[in-house]
Amino acid sequence: MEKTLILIKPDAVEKKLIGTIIKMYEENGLTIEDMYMCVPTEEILAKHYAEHIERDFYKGLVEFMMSGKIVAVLASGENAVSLVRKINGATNPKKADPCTIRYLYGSGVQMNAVHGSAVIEDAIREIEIWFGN
Ligand code: DAT
Repeated sequence: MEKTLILIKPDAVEKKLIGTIIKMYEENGLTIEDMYMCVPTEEILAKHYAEHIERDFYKGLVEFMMSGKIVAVLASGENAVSLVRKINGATNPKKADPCTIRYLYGSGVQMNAVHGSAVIEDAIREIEIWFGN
């Protein structure tokens, strides 16, 4: 069974959407294997967003991700990686399909409610970062 990493970002936690969002994953057939809350450190975010470190939005992204608690979620299911991406919707909530989490609850490109691993290799790397072995 495929595994993937989900982060419920500070904007969604602030809006009291944890239960609503988890329910959407479960209703779409995913299983929640593990989860915890934390305010992420700069170090863990540097690993998680390593591909974006040189981008001009990186500093703002890290500040936003450290602005409150997040929920790190380890989910599993058939095609879990692509299924979570589909449920999440496009990075920009304005371009996301209706009924996706980002369309419904995102408020901008940065404050887009959730993260989901992009491909299986990323999922393996990100699960290691947030949950260890
Ligand atoms: P995704 O989160 O859909 O995988 P990504 O990997 O391209 O998208 O970017 C990671 C996060 O970085 C994204 O959720 C929000 C932030 N981000 C991306 N592009 C941005 C931009 N142009 N301005 C501000 N934040 C951005």
